[in-house]
Amino acid sequence: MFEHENDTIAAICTGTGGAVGIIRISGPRALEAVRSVWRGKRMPGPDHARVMLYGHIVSENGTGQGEPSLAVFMPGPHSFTGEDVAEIHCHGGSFAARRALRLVFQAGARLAQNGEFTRRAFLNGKLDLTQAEGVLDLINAGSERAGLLAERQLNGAVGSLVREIRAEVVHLLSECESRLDFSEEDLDWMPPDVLRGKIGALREQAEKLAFTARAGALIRDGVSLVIAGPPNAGKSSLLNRMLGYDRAIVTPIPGTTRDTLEESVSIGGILFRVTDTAGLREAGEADPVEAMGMERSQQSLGAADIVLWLLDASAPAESFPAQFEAMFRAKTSVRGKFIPCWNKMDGATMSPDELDRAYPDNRVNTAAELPVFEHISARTGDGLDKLFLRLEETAWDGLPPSAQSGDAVVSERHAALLEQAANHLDAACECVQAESWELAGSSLRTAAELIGCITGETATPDILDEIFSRFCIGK
Ligand SMILES: Nc1nc2c(ncn2[C@@H]2O[C@H](COP(=O)(O)OP(=O)(O)OP(=O)(O)O)[C@@H](O)[C@H]2O)c(=O)[nH]1
Ligand SMILES: [Mg+2]
Repeated sequence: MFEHENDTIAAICTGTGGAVGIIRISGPRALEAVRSVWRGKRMPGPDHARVMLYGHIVSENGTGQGEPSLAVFMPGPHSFTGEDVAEIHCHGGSFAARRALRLVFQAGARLAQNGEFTRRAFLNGKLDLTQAEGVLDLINAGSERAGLLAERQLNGAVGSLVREIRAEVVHLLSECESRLDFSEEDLDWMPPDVLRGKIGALREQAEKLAFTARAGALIRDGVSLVIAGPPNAGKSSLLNRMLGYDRAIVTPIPGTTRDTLEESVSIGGILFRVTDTAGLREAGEADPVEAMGMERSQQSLGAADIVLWLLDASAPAESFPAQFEAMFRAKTSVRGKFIPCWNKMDGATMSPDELDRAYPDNRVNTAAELPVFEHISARTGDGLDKLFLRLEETAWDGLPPSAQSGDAVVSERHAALLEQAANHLDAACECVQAESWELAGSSLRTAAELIGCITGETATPDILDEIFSRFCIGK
């Protein structure tokens, strides 16, 4: 697909509907292309490099009196792609930009593939693969925090850490290899246990960095939170309270919510995709439509990162055993975290402690196994601040503060490579212990190659294809 890395490519790099349409051209014929379709008093070229010039796109008869526009020429290697780059800025609206692009094609450029400008920037050493991925993350960032994370990656935070680890692996590799090459000579070698210690430390560093991928996924994609419980527990009321407006219908009639309903809300900078579900009760008690809704609730329970299970604290105490039973039944389908929560505390006849003590003791062996209940009132808003903190903590789930701040947070792709590299570093440690220098060297070399795939130093064309195909045309 990318056989001609040295030809000239062009594309409209602005979205539709904007005020300005930008055509970007990159490659050895960029200057020629812009000059053949555009006229101004001053023409783009080395004399006016990086200066926005005013002029016109050529009209049908080849004169300069077509549409007014700006043009700029950025000679390589000091451009985004590292090649000669030219841009024409014309009026927005797809017609004007497309007409100008057609003219550029006539002048010898071809349409760029998805992400091809960024791919060329990578191939010309303008950015590493983690930074290129940072560009994509920045485009896709759905929250301020996700944008910040992408920016850090774009600025090279991940790349430089990974390069440091790789450089050390390569250094230790040369230690092992020198033992093969100069076995008879008296070289100043690192003692094997020091070497092992160093490889072990690198392995730990790789694993730690891989671990940050979970924070990355959390910051980038958010978490799914499902509010579930028996009918009438106040699930829809809680969703409305979290959103700050009446999104879901609330009535005193059990079985009001028939279908699952999803909305997003930010808590502590984390995006929670909150699903309100149809209340769960015995199938026999529900009409056919409600039963279908309950089926969906069940599916949501299985897919949720966090399930918030509401119990009705205002109901008579005689209902509690049945409420707990329903909770236990539902919990078997939950694969994520589970937070039990007493709602309607404003109407409760018992204190929070008394409510918690109602939990059947045959379900636990020790006090430590007792679930930690939250106590809220969706009606008054009491207890919500505490609940939100709990949700935030549950979402982060033990991730180190450094990962939470997003200093250097890797992606799933990086984490998979780091974990594989860690395994090879483990193997290298064992080989060093056995003084099998050849095998140790081979494991270290594989580890270095895997780590190099992260920044792109050792990435193959199909890895690049996979990454850059996720970009849009014009990027
Ligand atoms: N006193 C009190 N009533 C509440 C509270 N939360 C909800 N309610 C009331 O309980 C009733 C049911 O509320 P909903 O939010 O519709 O309950 P739900 O769990 O969504 O019910 P289904 O959709 O039928 O499963 C309504 O009359 C609410 O006003 C609360 O914190 N305190
Ligand atoms: Mg409801």
